[in-house]
Amino acid sequence: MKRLVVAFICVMCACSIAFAQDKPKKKKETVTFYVEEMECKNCVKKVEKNIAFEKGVADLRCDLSNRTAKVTYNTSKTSPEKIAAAFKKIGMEAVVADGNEESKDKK
Ligand SMILES: [Cu+2]
Repeated sequence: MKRLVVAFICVMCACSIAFAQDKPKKKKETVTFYVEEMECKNCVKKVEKNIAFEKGVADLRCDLSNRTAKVTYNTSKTSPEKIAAAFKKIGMEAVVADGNEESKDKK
């Protein structure tokens, strides 16, 4: 009888571990866009006012001299394609210049 209880507890533990791993992972990735239309401070402001508030965007850094926008986003909520579409909405063409920088740095 005691064995059965121990076995039962083991099964419960295994289940809870499996459930814990099943939770959606909040993974963040960074992608750098090259935005040709971003040529002055007003453009940067426009990007910052719009893209930073897009769903899933966690961080946004614009570089006017390189015309790039570095976007950190939540992979479960958005994608580089969706972010590029958001740029298009404000009249800017965003091309992925470099994706997933963070994981590259770690290697
Ligand atoms: Cu401008």
